[in-house]
Amino acid sequence: MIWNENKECMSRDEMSALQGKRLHSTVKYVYHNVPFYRAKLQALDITPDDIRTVEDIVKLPFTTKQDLRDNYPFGLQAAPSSEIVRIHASTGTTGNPTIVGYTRKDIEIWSECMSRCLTSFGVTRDDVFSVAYGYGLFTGGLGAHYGVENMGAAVVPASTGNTEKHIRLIRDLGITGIACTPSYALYLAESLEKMGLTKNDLKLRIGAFGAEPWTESMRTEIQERLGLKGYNVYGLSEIIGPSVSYECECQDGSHINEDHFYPEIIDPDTLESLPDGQMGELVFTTLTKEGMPLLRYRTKDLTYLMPYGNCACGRTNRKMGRITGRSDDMLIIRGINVFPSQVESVILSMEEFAPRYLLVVDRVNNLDTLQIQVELRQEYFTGDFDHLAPLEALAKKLSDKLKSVLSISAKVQLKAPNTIQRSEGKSKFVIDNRKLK
Ligand code: DLL
Repeated sequence: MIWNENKECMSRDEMSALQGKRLHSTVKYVYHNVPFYRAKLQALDITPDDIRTVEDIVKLPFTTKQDLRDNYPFGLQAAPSSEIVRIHASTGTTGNPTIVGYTRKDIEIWSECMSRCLTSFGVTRDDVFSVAYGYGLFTGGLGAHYGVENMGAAVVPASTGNTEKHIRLIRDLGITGIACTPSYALYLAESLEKMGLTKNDLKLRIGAFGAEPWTESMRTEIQERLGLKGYNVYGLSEIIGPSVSYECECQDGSHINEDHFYPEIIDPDTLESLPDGQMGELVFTTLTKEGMPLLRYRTKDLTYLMPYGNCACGRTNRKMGRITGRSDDMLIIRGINVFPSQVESVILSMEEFAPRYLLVVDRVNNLDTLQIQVELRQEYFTGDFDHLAPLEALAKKLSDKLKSVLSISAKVQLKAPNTIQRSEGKSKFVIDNRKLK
């Protein structure tokens, strides 16, 4: 089934014409409503009339997360605040989070995109769908929720946590679909087995997994252990949230909702556009957004665009490959985005610690784990790790602070001064042992 054949199966010429028209309107809209963009366009001597077709997009300036941070909180908002009906926020590298305001129309488009995605996964009005992404400032929970409701399936807003209770609900309500991070899906599988249940006790048949990189081997394992078919959904809050792109039954790349989000791939160093099939940084321009439209937003996600072609599912929308990594140092731990610099600023807000630390990320029993090794300052080190009691309290204080400031769970290991290995070149602050095959 296809949710919106008019928009998911257009001919290339029709799609390009629509994109060109929408791009022109977007540029005109930001030129008149966002001083940041007007200044950028004027500096390049561009007026909205210079942008008529999608090919003109290369004339436009890029937008980065730094721009969003510099214009915190509402500097890039184009719609008047009276038109904003929802605000989400996501992690920034330091201090300021990224704020995204949505108008009512933005929320409708987002729900439409999410409905296209769920329909593509095979969800119908007869399904009962559990949304186990976090509800809150993160776009996963509410984004998926509105999509399920919009398409007429029943939504169970389970959110995260309370895993045993959630499993009982999945069993007792005959829940048939679940949206969550792939690592949480594996954790669910494990908890199911610990409860003495098997996939045959459940009716799950479809999983909508995303918000973090995952692999084919994880897909196989989740499918095997939960008895469902797992599909990839991609998105980011700056652009809309989940459902910027989604897999279809062919599971060979993800269709982009390109009537709303125009994709490009660039070389992250030279900023040159790259041809189809070549790996580079994914860039999106929003074509219909009112709250916070963005021109050529650099996602930092590394992937490639597939050549145009008709997919066996019937959709003609452009496909992108899986995200294979990022061109910055952002880590995604159990779906939560975190930059090492944020961890550093929490560490350094406590006078007992030196600016020497190592983040060790791993995947244990299918769940991401974070261990933070951090050096004590000389004056706080008694030279005696045998009397550990006050140090245990100190480690707990740091892990509590990380939880409250960054929402991450970390195991803190205190180190004596000068014991974390120094490197000759650029210091290594992160060891990521998760193997992405
Ligand atoms: O993660 C939105 C989302 C929620 C997508 C639920 C899918 C499902 P942010 O918190 O802003 O938004 O994080 C966006 O997460 O730039 C990617 O690096 C990563 N990411 C999202 N989906 C995928 C995916 C949401 N399917 C950042 N595969 C993005 C790999 C993903 N990485």
